[in-house]
Amino acid sequence: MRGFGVLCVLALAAWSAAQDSWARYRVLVRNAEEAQRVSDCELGLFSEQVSIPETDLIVGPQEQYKLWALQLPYTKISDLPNPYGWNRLPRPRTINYRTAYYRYDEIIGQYEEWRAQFPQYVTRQQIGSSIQGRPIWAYRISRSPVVSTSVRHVFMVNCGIHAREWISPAVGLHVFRQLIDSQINGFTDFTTNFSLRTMLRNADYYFIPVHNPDGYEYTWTTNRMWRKNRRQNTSTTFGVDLNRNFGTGWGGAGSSGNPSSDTYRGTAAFSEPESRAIRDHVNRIGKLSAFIDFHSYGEYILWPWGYTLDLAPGDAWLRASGLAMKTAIAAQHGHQYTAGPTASTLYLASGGTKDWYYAQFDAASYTVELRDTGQNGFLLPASQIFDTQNEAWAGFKALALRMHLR
Ligand code: 0X9
Ligand code: ZN
Repeated sequence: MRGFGVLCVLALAAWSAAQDSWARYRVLVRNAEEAQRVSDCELGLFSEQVSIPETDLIVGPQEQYKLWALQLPYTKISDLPNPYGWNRLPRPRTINYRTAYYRYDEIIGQYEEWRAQFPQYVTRQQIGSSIQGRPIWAYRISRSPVVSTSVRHVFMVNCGIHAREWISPAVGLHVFRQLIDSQINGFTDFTTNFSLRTMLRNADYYFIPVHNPDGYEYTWTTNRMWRKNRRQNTSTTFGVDLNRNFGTGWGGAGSSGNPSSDTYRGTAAFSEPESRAIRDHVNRIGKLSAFIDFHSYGEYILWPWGYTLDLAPGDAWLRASGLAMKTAIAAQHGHQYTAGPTASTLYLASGGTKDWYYAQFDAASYTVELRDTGQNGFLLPASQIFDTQNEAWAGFKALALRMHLR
């Protein structure tokens, strides 16, 4: 009798251990109706987006029933680390932005160091505040700290719109620093014979170090796999997907009206202070020549449109520049990023940033999905920061040069 009791306890322990793990599941999605069902469900997305014929979901120990409720065939791909309390491990004492991921304050601290060091090139302004009251900063590099209204080009780089895509703010730091160095050293880009100083001669560059600071910090303190901002939608649901909250095609395909969804679009276009901050910032400047929104993952270079499968009117130039970026990136470490218009290359996604800047300012707008292609997904190991930063700088430079030659 006693032996049986022990066995029971052991079996129970094994059973609850199995239920205790987080896992990545692949769900078969056969048509648009099934895709919408998956979009509206409350499971986290491991894939970048719901897509046919299959989509990977993050299923927690208490969430098996949500997977069953979908009534779609699925298989388990792998276990995942528990995204809650994942961050208990101590960090090494000496870290730097090329080898480690930074907290929000550390990121801004690093930009601040450079602003103090290079006041002749670097200025900053607060362009808004997040839902929880964190400042949203824009750092500007220009050839002079005096705002020049006559500057020909404005280039904006947006980082960290999606909280869990940590490599995005990390590449922002590197590209920013490289731009400063280009100005100081006047390097020549030997493939084009283009002096990098000319990159700053007729242009101002604005960097948003972290567009979604609340979400970003939440991925450090609480849930590593959080994507959206931290808006409280209902008594139990949080977060608007800021990259579904912009005005061009808002409410359309590839977004959800369910506040629990990872692609929840919000109650209206620009309902979120974070979206309004970068919208109003560019509206105040009054023009924009180029825009890159750094995301992960998938290794893609994407241009408008995201909200419709129609080709954008300027597709030829966007394509030529996108391919120039691809070639420059591949020359770094051999990674062939996939280039194409968003909707036909990746998926339909409406209310995104780059569609808005393209529609409003005719900016050469790109979403760059950084490493990797799914092995680690959003959990890109810090050991890959260095090479990914090189790729981002190469891609950025290729677009900046094209912008000047346009
Ligand atoms: O779904 C997204 O927002 C982006 N992929 S991610 O996995 N990083 O979330 C792609 C965005 C496509 N671009 C726009 N529609 N603007
Ligand atoms: Zn993203």
